Amino acid sequence: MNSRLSSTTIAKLPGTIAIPRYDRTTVMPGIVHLGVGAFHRAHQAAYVDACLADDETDWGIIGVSLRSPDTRDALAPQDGLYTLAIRDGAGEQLQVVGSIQSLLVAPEDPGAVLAALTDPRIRIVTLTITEKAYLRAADGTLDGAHPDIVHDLANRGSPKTAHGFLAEALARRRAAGTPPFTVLCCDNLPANGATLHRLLIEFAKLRDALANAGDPALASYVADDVAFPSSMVDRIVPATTDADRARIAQQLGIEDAWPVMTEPFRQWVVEDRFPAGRPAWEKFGVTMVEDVGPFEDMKLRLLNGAHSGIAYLGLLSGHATVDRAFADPLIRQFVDRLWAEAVPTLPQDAGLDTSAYTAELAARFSNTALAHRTAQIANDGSQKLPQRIVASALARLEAGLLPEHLSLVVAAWIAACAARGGTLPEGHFTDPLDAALNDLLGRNLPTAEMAAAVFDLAGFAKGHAERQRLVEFVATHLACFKQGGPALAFAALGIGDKNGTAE
Ligand code: CS2
Repeated sequence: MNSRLSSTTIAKLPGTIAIPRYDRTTVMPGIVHLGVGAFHRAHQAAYVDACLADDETDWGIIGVSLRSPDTRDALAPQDGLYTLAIRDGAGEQLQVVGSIQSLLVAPEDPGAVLAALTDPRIRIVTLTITEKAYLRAADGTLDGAHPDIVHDLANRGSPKTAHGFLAEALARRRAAGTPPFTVLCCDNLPANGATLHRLLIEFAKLRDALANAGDPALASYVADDVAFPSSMVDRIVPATTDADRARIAQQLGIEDAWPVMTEPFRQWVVEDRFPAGRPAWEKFGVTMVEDVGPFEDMKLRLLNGAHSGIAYLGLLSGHATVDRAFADPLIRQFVDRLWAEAVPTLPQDAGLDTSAYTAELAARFSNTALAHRTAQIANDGSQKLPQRIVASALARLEAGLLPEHLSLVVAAWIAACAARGGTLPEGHFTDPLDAALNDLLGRNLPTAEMAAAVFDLAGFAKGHAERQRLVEFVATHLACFKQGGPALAFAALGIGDKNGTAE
């Protein structure tokens, strides 16, 4: 088989496969997306595809990779087309998505990315660049000392970071009299739009401080004139494997270099602040709201918090995928208790139905067709745990409640990091703090000191009145992990006991 998915070959696909039912040649670009990975292609790009098919033809997507050329290399020969495989126990449904019109690789040609961002037809910039790419220091402010930030402040026309691209593009649009685009953050951060807004204002202030005489100040413009709605995005997207590629090629009858695997469930809740306009997303299942905060907290603390717990406990218990870990009765019981611990930390007056939500999560985590790898979720724990686990643990302590299960996830993260190169393969998952973390973990400190040092390194609970108490909980669990692995850590909570199973 040597023929490849493209605008020409798409006509030959079997009739069971859904394909774009609109004329892609008449679509105009309206969105630039930074971070065109698998998640974007299973989520925002699929929603936009539905809008394009409904005659909203001026919202095509220009996909930008900030680092690697891999996505462009796979999709450019396919005219941006790719297959979305929606999988569950009932089978697999295939859909070819056509909303990505072109792909750019920032390090190869930053000027082309700036040209796209300053095109007046672009009215929205969406982002999925992962937590670590926001370049926050341990206290949450912009890490002004990060080499890429330093680079971007000195090289405005050839930035590397999202901050550098957004700031330069907004400055150029302003100078040209082009209205600003709306910036729509789609990463798993708390108050993600407001967070990015704050970081970009900080970046613009640093830029302004270095500006030449006569340059108009950018920071106040970014603060006052650019909208950064927050959004909650949700769809589970495991990394594509070679077996997936082979199976999809078999079904298509032609090759797709990078199909995307996902689940039937999808959710997008978006704050409705788009001064430059937006697609009619609400027609296709997107919930447009005034305040996304409660939805975001529920998703981060219940879905992502449990995911991280399942990932680290799964890895320590020998489970390679989420469904297998979740089928382990000890882990399952732990997750139920974790949810029970996190639920009271959520806004009580926002009408959230947490029971229905966790029941649905349990079904999603049990999806055996996804084979979502625990090692994939385990990546970047230092960037993920603050909003998924630490925030709810601190909220409980403040309210006079114990965070026994939440704190165990932090200990499991530390134990899993320490197990790399031992019971887990070297580099089995990675973290931006790995160099310092591995050095620390190799020092064989007493558990209390170790837990405190990891908190310092990762900035967990920095400056919080309950920090020390949380460190103590984590240290207690860590001692169990060291002595007897997850079995002992669970047993200490009564999980797995005859008495413990009653809850
Ligand atoms: C996961 C998320 O990898 C991870 O850390 O928890 O990517 C998760 O699958 C998505 O947020 C689901 O919407």
